[in-house]
Amino acid sequence: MQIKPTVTLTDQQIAFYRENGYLSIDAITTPEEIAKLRVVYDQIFDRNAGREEGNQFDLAGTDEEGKAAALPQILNPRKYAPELAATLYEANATSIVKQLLGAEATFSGDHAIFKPAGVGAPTPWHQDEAYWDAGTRYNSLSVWMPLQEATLENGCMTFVPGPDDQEILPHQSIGGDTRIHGLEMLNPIDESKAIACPLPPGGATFHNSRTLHFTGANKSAVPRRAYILIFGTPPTPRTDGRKFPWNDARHTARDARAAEAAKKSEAGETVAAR
Ligand SMILES: O=C(O)CCC(=O)C(=O)O
Repeated sequence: MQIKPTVTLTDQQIAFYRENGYLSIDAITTPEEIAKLRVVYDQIFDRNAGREEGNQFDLAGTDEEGKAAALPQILNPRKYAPELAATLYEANATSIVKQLLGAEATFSGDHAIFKPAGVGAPTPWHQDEAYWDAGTRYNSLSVWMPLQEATLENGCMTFVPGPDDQEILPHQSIGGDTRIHGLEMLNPIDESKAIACPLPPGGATFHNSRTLHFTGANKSAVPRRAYILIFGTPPTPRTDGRKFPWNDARHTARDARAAEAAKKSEAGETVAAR
């Protein structure tokens, strides 16, 4: 059954997003849905879902086996917990994104970032597009929803307002360590313009793939959970020779696990085909 959206942005909210590259709203789903999603979310982190195929890893660390992750992330979490899909959250996110990006915008992926209580590392200043393919033109945004209150103390989203056509600035792996998947801006940014967006559970922020953003360390006594949906209009090739050397420089444990898993699945397929 199709879930009907319950939230519509005002013209002022749309204008705010266009001008600033981000937007914050107090409710995108219900407390009941948040309670259900939290159970499923915690289960996939507890059982290390996706680790073997490189989809669960430490975003802010070197990600060795047996080492506690400072900033665990799962890519494509709905693959491991189908209950994360077909929610009121997604129905509202989809209809709001169409207001912001146009009717042709569709869902393009999800991820989950968990900041463990007391030790969860910051997610350094970055632009999402810096992680993606340099040769592609995107018109994309992320919807970020916390599954508990998001505060300055536990790592709420913080943005530097900016237009959605700004350039991607130089990035590097965190601390210049190319074993780390997470990226950070190479040069310091002017943090005096930064706006923090604390949210109640089930609130949401929307940010363009070029908007600068950051979340602080989790200094609180409870985990900080964020479930993020990415949307975009169909990407097109770029012809301006843009390069993201920081992505070519990376060699992570996560990539090694993904390559190993792909090899195993290829071998399995070959055996099955005989
Ligand atoms: O949840 C976080 O710590 C960071 C989220 C983020 O960078 C994003 O959604 O693009």
